[in-house]
Amino acid sequence: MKIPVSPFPAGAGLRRTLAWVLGLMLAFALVPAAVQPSQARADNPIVQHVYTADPAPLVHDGRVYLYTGHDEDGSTYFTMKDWRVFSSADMVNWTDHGTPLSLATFSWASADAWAGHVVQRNGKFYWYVPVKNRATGRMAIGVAVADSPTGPFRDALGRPLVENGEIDPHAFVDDDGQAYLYWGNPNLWYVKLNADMISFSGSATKIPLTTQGFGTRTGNADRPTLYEEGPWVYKRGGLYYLVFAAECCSEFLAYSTAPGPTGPWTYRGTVMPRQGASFTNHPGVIDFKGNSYLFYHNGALPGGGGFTRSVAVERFTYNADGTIPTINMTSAGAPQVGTLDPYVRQEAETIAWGSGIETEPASGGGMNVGWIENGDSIKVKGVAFGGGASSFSARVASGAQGGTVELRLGSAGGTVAGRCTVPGTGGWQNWTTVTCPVSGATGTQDLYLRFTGGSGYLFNVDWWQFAR
Ligand code: FUB
Repeated sequence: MKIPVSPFPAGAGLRRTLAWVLGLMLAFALVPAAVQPSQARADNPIVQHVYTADPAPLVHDGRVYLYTGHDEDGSTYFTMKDWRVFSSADMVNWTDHGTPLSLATFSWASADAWAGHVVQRNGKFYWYVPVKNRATGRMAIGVAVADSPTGPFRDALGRPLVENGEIDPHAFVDDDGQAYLYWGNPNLWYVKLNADMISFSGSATKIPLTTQGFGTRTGNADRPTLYEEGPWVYKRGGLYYLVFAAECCSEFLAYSTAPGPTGPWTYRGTVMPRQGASFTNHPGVIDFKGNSYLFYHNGALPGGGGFTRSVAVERFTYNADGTIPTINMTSAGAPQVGTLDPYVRQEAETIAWGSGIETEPASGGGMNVGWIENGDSIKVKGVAFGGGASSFSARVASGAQGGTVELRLGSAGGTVAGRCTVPGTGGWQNWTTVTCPVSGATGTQDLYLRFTGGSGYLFNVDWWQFAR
């Protein structure tokens, strides 16, 4: 639903600060080249229109699905109420799939939508999450299930799967079909999940937190090892890896390896040093299209910090002996894998970098971009125009006077390849398609949809597509 210009909707603080940063960048663009900072390719953090935390990436059907927590704007604690899903085929343009899971999904949960993890099995997607059990007041692990990676997810049990006051579940299905659920802070636990993924055999087992297995923490007699929280388990080349958040506060990312899924674990060292203006960090490791990636979170967005975090990603290469190199946070992020095809319909909420915009559920399903004001923009990276585009169409709606979509190449102030006028349509979800001629859009370039118009919110965009 569209909210009037004032009061600002949730996210407005973040949007305004981003607009300020954009203004600062434009100001830099006006000063002589000699004093300009070197042009950084900033595509990290992955999502700019909402704070995200606790990444859990899943590779499925040629895309990476990224499940995250959601830090509220201006938050001063982990007051988290829902989880978000994004997906990408190229690691830089991420599609917002909205909020298919929230505390309300679990009738027995009262608070704390913290770090979860999704696995696929039996043609279904299982999302394990820690939440506070209203009845006991303790943290418990719930499991939601869906037929699609973007939901809708429903509570699979109507009660906790397991509860011992600890957090951060992670599921791992071994090659022999045996699945495990790991979780814990301050301890590290596992249970053997049954094939249905929503029940388990035996009881929870505590993994011994030895300094040999998890490194040495000094100055805390109660917690002699580095293990803190956020276990992420996977198998590579016959070796089992357990990447985790180490030694709060502030946390760094570290890892251990073992010959089997339950150990014995050997501490291997740092994955990502302490960096990035958030006192927590949280790992997610995948391979996708021949490359390896580390997802993590930091406080790098404007207004960011320990309770206003953002998920980011780096590409990395394992050392020849299978060890993980030290990976640093960057604002560039992972390189694009392939290009984006502008001649098929693209969701407006597929974004490499958004300035000023937000997203919301669209009346016809999926999401649309909204809360657009004069000067806001969306960067879509690596758009393969090839021999040239002749026209641009977009599905738009406006409960105000509309405005203009400028198609700019290379930067938000780059060459204008076309201008599409958006009329008022009598409602923010009253959709119409506008089309305009395009010239000069050839080869592979970053596309900026820059929005202009009067004051207040201008219009919404559901999708767009070029014609050759
Ligand atoms: O996001 C809330 C908590 O912060 C998570 O459960 C932990 O992993 C830490 O990132």
